[in-house]
Amino acid sequence: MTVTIARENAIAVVTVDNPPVNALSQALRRALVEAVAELDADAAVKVVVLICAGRTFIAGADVSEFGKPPQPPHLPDVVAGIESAKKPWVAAIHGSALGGGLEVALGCAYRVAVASASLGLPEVKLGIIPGAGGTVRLPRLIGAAAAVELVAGGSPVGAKKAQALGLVDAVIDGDLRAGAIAFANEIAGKPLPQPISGRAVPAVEAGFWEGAEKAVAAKAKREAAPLRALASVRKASETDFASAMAFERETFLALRGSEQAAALRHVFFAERAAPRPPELAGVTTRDLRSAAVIGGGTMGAGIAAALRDAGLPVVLVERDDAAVERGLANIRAIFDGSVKRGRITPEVAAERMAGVTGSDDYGLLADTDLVIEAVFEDLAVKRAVFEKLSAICRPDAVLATNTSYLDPSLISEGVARPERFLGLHFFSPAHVMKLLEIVPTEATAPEVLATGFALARQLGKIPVRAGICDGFIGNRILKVTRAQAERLLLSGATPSAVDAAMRAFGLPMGPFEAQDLGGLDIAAFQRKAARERGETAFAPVAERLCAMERFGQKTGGGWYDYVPGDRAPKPSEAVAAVIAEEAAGRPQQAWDEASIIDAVILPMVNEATRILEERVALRSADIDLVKIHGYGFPRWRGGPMHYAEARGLAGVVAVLDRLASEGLAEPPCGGLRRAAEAGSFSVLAKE
Ligand code: 3H9
Repeated sequence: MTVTIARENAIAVVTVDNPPVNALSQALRRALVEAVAELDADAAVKVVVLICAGRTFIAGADVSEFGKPPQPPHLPDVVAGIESAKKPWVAAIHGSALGGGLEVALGCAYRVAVASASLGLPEVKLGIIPGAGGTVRLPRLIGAAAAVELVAGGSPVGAKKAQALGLVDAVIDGDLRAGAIAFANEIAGKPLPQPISGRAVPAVEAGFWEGAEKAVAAKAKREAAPLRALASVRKASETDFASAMAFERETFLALRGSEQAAALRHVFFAERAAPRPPELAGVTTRDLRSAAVIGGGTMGAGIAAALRDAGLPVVLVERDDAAVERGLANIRAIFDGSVKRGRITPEVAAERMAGVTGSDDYGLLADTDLVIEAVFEDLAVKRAVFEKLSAICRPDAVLATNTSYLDPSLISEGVARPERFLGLHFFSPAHVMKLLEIVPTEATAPEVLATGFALARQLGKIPVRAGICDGFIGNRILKVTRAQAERLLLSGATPSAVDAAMRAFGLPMGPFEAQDLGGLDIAAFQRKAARERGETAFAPVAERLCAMERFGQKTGGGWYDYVPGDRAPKPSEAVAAVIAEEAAGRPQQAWDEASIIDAVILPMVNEATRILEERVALRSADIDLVKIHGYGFPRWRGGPMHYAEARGLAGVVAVLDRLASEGLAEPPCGGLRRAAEAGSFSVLAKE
């Protein structure tokens, strides 16, 4: 970490260089305090410019320090020191001024930024609120309404919007350092603006706080931080600066030690580690400048849209003209949807579409860097596709299958140069869902695997390496969850009680509602395939519902009844009757919310531990990412593995042992018992 001071006549330029993101470590905080003292004492200096080296302005407090006791100098004091410095400080912002970084900028007399910069207070996304005056100074600068949006929402704004809000004083064209020095020279000797801490918050309309509270609560659901952030902005608007600062700090420190903050921090670091697995460090990747997708159904179209969103030209290959037209229409519908939601302009949509070439001619793929197959889940059909690709594509082209449950090794049999083949399992809708399971075969070359991770980065997805087994990581756990949910039905729980409990836990939907939405036929098809492979598949009630053609919402009934035009699930007497028949002779019990949650979530953890033991997943945090980004597991719980560790693995084992003794779950696997003894899953990674 370095803080250097250069002089340009009467302007001092303080440059922070603390890679990778200039986070406010203790050393940096101390160096900033020292810089204030040094420049205050220098009579030749009239204005100070604070600028950062590297890719960004100060991106916030150092999150890795949050698990430890705070060390002085504390950031609120650093910011106060800059604000009360004898010389005005000008923050010169590029990249991101986030969290503590923006708080430092709010201590400065002025803020200037390049147009590409973004500014924000993302603390709520880490389960905390700003802790160095963000909630107190921001409403004093830009008003309470805009401050609430930034603080409780956590999303950053671009420099232009920040300027419109009054958060940025000037947007600099061209070189930031030169522009900031010019700005500093302009203000030198002029009367200074009043420090933000000395200003009053402009009055809000009657009923503003009540409305804001409702809106924030509805969005936050069970996350604690957003409402606490709102409360802090309100306090800042209704009391003096010092009392508001004390309130903010107290809330910040309380949340910093909370379970939700620990979980969100765990996810923060897991997400950042995922694209760069240590076992692939130093492996070179292949450049991907063009891509093709085989198959224009829902998955293929979504994958093509994701590739276009990342700027790659895409060829979509289908078997005949009519199928090509259908595929192109599917892709167009995705971009039209993005326009409707205001995510892109009609011009951008047209440009994305113009980058897609539809054809039934594999010959167009002779020079394509990456081909992703997304045809029907049938081994013979997929093999036929790869046979053609083997003959036509460049020998170094990467060939990928998007299978969700076939064995990629079997698909790759017959592929010429199988070292360039791998599985890329996208989740539907592929242009939206962040998760990408990357599935190498025995033959996949390390550089091809590394290229899969590089592709994920290019697409803005979260990559997780998965070994080959039925369902890879995510769908293998899902199978257990569904079987477990049915077990509960056979022992006295109802579909609505199970779904309600899972929603109470924080999932967007329960297992039965989710099946009704997606269709029961898909899982039935997969169970049939599993049985043909000699495996067992436990779904006695689901099988009966499929036999009754109750496939879910699309057939007007599944686990629930539906009335036309209404997606609200209604408990079904027909389903209750099937459950009663299947449950006959089995012991029944009353199920409350907590025991349903345990009986669904903990077997999920047990299966996930087997996945770790078998090295189908390499890290428990990877499993957390799969569940969060592919299956809606609440982020603030940190994923199933973090949840289990935070709750205590010994307790998890005890509950599973009890459930197993009652015939309600599989007993804990050996790995889970060993992890419980060690108190952490990390012991399994070392075995
Ligand atoms: C806060 O400020 C609280 C205050 O209000 C209160 C104080 C009292 N700390 O994301 P990347 C690491 S809360 C430590 O891939 P990009 C990251 O782990 C904080 N480390 O880069 C990774 O490490 P590695 C509020 C951090 O260019 C490397 O930097 N601020 C931090 O795609 C690169 O990260 C935030 O929440 C950090 N704060 O994106 C901002 N940030 O190389 C969080 C990053 O070892 N950060 N690292 O894997 C971001 O949003 C992005 O990192 C950023 C750059 C947009 C800045």
